[in-house]
Amino acid sequence: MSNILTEKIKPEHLKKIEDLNNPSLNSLIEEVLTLCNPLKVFVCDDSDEDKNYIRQKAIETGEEKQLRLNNQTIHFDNYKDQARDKANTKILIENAKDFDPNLNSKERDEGLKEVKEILKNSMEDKELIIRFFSLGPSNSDFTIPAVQFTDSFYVSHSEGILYREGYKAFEKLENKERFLRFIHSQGELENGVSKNLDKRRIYIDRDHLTAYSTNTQYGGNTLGLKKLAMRLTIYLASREGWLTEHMFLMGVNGPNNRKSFFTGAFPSACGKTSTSMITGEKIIGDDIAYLKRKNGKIYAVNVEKGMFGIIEGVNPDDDPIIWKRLHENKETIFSNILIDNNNNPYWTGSGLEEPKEGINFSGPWQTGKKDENGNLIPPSHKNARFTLSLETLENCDENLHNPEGVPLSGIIYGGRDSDTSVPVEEAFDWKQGIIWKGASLESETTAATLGQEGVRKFNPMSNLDFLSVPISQYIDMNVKIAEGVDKLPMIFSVNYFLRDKNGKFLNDKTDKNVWLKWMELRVHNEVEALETPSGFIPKYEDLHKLFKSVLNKEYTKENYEQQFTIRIPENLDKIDRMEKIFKEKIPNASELIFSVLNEQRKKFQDFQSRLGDYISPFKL
Ligand code: SPV
Ligand code: MN
Repeated sequence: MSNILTEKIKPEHLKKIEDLNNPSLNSLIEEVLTLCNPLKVFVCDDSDEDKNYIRQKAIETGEEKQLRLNNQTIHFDNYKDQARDKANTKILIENAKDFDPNLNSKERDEGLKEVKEILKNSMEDKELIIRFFSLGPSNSDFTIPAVQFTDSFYVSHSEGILYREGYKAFEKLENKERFLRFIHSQGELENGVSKNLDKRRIYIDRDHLTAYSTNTQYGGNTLGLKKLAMRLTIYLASREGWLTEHMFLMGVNGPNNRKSFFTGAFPSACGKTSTSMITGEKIIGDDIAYLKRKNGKIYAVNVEKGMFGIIEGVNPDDDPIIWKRLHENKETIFSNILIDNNNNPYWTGSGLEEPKEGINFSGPWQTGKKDENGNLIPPSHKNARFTLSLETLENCDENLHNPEGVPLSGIIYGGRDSDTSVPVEEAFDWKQGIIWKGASLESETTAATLGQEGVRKFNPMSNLDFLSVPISQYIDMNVKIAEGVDKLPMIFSVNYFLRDKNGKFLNDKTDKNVWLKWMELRVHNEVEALETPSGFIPKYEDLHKLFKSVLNKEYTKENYEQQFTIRIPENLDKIDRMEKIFKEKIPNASELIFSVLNEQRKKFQDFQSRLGDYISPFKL
């Protein structure tokens, strides 16, 4: 053990490191200690004592405050640090100038120099926590071990809820180099929040499986295991022939106690969590999945074991399970919501009466409080979130930790699309599904990232923000995973955000329960469908039955016609937009992309010449 380790780390903690007997880990620790120069070092070996220490310290340091229910806490981020910072998140890479210009990258040497300069002595007055995790179920061919260095007890506490323990995985590590490395410092604090936001950096040293994050506290920028790991494992997957996807994973109950597994890729804040939490179904994950070919099928696991979900609009009608859970005295971290004078949590759209005053992400708050630009400050931030463990949800599926993963029957792509695609449609086949429904996904922007909302953006597989390999390569990986698979999952698209000409939403929030049941029947070929230019849609009679049985609702022909009218001009416009993007913006886009788009154009034009611009599903 080098001097700095013995000097900085107390013997009882050092022993935990020594026991892992990993030279690569030791030199990393040495590097981090030299760079960040922490006051103290705490090594967590996943014992209850260590985990409790982290929980307690999060409160002692003021990073979290206890609420009325004593297992619940609240954490606030800086007012301007409550979403992912895309501009300052960069992939560090050699020859960055030759990298895909659509991805935010930076020359590796320069980036490392810059971020290390910022991290220098950043922990002088802080305690460093070293903690081990395992992404994916333990003891599985999906498992990826990771180590997190952070000076934030909130970050460490959150990760303890969201990720599987990994100290044991490190003990067993066969390839002692294949683990992910995360180094985070919140930087200088003012009133408990990161102060130097101009020095906020999230840098991903891709080829070295290492990510740096500093001068930020918001989970999406700091929880190494979440979106930072995702960027690293997309790269790892590209080398090893599997996939890391921005997908929920769930079991959908079919007739005769059958359960079929689906993943769904949606951009942030577009209904991913709420779909995975549909009443009557089973959740395995709500954000990130690994997909692998095995036994002639595609298997998936949840990378995580918890949920860092958006809280706005969680109310007893639309999200009954989460709502109930959030009112139980079980370990929960709320972030950036309002705490009333009785220490109860309140968030916008909870269905409860809004308190007149309290404390929120802007400090002391009362009704009518305005920000520096004169805008009203809502009680909770739009991207306010809750952190909880999936095991505490009554609908958690028994396969959450299944080391085999679950075989997929269907893959769903969904975006925020006000005018183009129908609420649910099945793809013709794998390639058309991947290209037209996945790679050509567009979505209107949301509060989950800093910047303007409501702008239509190209977002292949809802994964653009997290890509660490060129877009064209990533799309090819998705096409190729099908090779050698006997029973491929079916691909579907959904759209919960379709509007009529007056801007009115055409779907109720609960309609998606029905779309899921329809998809479940389709993957078993138990229901017929109508052919459109871009796939297959449900028949009215089947939806009528399903609306009755699932929601006890009378589904009218008028509803059906409005929702499932094929909008030819909008689809043709979309094809033009996509062709332009792939031709002009995406280096090395494959021939397959253009041939699928071309085929789509021909089909839409053929339907248009026979049936007009807006085609009622009753005419199909
Ligand atoms: C998302 O924004 O996609 C999230 C939350 O899941 S974050 O941790 O910010 O990535
Ligand atoms: Mn996400």
